[in-house]
Amino acid sequence: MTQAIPYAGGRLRNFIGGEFRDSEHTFANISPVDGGEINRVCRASQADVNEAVTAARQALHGPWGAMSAAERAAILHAVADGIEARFDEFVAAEMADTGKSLQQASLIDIPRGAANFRIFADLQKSRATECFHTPTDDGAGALNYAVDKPLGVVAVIAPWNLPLLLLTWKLAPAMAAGNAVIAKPSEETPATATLLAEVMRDAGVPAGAFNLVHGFGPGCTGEWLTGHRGVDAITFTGESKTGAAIMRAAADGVKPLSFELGGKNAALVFADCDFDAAVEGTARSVFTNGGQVCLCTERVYVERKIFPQFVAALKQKAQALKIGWPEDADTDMGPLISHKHRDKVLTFFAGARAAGADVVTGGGTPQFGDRRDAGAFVEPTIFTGLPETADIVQKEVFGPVCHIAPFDSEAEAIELANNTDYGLAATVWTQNLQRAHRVAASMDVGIAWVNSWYLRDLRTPFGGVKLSGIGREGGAHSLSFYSEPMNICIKL
Ligand code: NAD
Ligand code: 6OD
Repeated sequence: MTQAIPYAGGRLRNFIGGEFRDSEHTFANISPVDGGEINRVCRASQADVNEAVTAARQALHGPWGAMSAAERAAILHAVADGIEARFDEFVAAEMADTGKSLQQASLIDIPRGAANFRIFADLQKSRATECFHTPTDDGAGALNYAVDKPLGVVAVIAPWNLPLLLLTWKLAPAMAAGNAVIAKPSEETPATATLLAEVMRDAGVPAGAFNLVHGFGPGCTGEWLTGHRGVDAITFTGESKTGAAIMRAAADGVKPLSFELGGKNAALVFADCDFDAAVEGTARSVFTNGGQVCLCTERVYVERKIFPQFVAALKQKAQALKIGWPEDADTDMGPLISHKHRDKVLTFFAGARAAGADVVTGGGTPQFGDRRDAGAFVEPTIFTGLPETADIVQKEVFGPVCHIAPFDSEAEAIELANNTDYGLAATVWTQNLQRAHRVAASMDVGIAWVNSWYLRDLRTPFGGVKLSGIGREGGAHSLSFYSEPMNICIKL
């Protein structure tokens, strides 16, 4: 890949009211590959956040607010086209910020960033509304019909693991439904959001309809935004405990909240599975993006009669993964997002060892003998032998790791899988059709995959139960969150 890293050595600015703005304070955007500074990020001040809210409000009363769904859709298609026209820049920026592999950035992150705009633009254009004919005593009746209105100014707060994909997963439906948005990307991954602001401007998005503010969460940009009285709704993806903090900040304003939070996802592998497919699929679900996908499997339960073979086969897969430079076409896994996150993951590994885990493979940090040794890499890791109460079996690690435990019956497998405070996703590996339906339906999660993982149809409900979130995104579910139905009753 020969594409230069966008903004290398430069500054990433906020985008407010249709203009890029510098700011007094900046912070370093650090490469997780070698610990070097990629560029500096303008940290939005509280005044910048206030201005972004004002600009968004004005956009609702300007050309953006006056547009039809079809006109907005045409602009959002132009945004998708704009991302694709600058595809290599987006890929390079995402790889630089996250260290994720070229394969992952170019096959998943950036194409999905563009696809999100197309699908929600089109769905909004063909959206139906409710209508009821109501009988009345005089026999003439009444007609009730709903009109969907945008919520207003929507704050969009995104995490670092799939930066463009998850930001646009919210921006696209919010904008398709006619809202004005203020995007706050993670402080770890500011670059693709900044490129997106350029694309929005060039695609003709009216001033103020899309705003971008950079910065941290607590006591900074994120908190100023979520506590702002001028923000009408908040949509957030990130850690469960951050969700709780945002809920508190939003409480006084009684704002609609959409939360996609953490997970501690289980895979159930039955002896009647297609063994090779289950091993391959589980390797993908554990190690994709270094385990930094909210849907990744961290707990694997395997029917006892195939337990030793399965552990051996998954170990082989883990050891065959190539950890390396993001830009190498054959790299499977890059570093974790940051040294801070690596410390957290390594603390979990140490805790697992102290609790008596068997280390099947990994557990440490790879050595390269070059500048990557200053990066945030960890080895793909598999543990066995821990009780269900162990920290690493209960808490979300968000790294390339799983614990594998045996089970003896379907009922036990279901109980183990559901024995968690989280409820995002589960994966079931079996060739028995009845069991597939039965077990998938009994998972206490928002999304269950059978004989697959992360197979996405963007129209389907996406979200979690328990600590994993509130509400559903995807297709009509997203559009429904981002709009307020108003009923009009006409006496005939
Ligand atoms: P995080 O909660 O630390 O940060 C997410 C975003 O929230 C960032 O932009 C951050 O600056 C902001 N933020 C932090 N504290 C805030 C506060 N008090 N007020 C307002 N904003 C605040 O999460 P992360 O570390 O970036 O992402 C990893 C987590 O996200 C994992 O727990 C993962 O499971 C979860 N996640 C969930 C999904 C899902 O769809 N369910 C998807 C991706 C990631
Ligand atoms: O694919 C998606 O739409 C989605 N929301 C993925 C979330 C992944 C979590 O890290």
